[in-house]
Amino acid sequence: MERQIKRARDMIARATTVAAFSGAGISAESGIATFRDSETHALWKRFDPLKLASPEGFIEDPETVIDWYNWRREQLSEVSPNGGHLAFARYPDLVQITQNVDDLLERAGVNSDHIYHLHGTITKDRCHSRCGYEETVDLATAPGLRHCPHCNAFMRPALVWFGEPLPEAVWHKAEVLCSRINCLLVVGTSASVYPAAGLIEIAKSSGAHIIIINTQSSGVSDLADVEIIGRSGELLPLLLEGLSLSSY
Ligand code: BV8
Ligand code: ZN
Repeated sequence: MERQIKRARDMIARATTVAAFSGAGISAESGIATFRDSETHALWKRFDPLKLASPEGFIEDPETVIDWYNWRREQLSEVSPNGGHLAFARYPDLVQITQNVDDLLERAGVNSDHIYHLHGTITKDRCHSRCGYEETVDLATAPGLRHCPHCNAFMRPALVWFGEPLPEAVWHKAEVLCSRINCLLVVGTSASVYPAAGLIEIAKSSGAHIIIINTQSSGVSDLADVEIIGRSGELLPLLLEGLSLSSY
């Protein structure tokens, strides 16, 4: 492990522009269930994802979907950022491209202008008919199923469900950044959801070094210049200590 960390640190030190790409694994040590981990707490094990995280599932059973998200919101309200989020927060010029919908990077102190939430955020509700109305919810006491005060359509979490397009502006910024940087830190993702996972290939084919941190190998392990198997909450502080990292 030490040899891998040293190789990765040398790669980061030589890089001029660095960005981070994260998935559910970076929040696992905070106690937030991941999506596909082998452990029993993986979210999908207990729920049918296509039923709950899709527009079809919402229309079929809006109450259950809202209750599931409010359960996740309550879980999020009771946890804190871990060593991985806090290590990243020490680099104000490092852009965080994340698939995660939680606000743990923000709570760790990362500037929200530098967090690209590709799949939206669980901290807000929006109108399902996209009339433009949205509002921030209190994670501990989020309201149940309700109607949009502007157009009376249902309100739902402001995140991207399966089969829904990613926010165009955020996606474009992430694509441009990944084609420009010369080092991408890929942290805690199975890289199984597209188009997000495609950003790793974009960075690779643009000549960036790919450094992967994960507790197990994944579908993109073959793209790694260095892959470090371990927990991001422990590894990121070791990996980044004393280095200067910027996305610009
Ligand atoms: C789109 C928000 C097109 C919701 C999420 C059929 C119809 C339509 C689309 C498709 C289709 N078939 C395939 C697709 C594409 C689909 C897709 O990719 N499906 C997959 C399942 C194959 N994609 C979409 O639908 C996307 N939209 O394609 O739209 C379009 C275009 C124009 C117009 C209309 C439509 C939208 C995808 C977004 C879905 N929403 N989240 C919610 O949160 O409920 S995705 C969800 O998965 C999360 O965001 C999550 O982040 C993401 C990816 O998972 P990971 O983050 O990687 O998490 P996972 O558990 O998988 O892995 C955790 C990793 O961490 C593991 O590797 C583990 O080893 C590691 N780990 C664990 N602990 C630690 C650790 N590592 C380090 N340290 C630790 N301590
Ligand atoms: Zn509306």
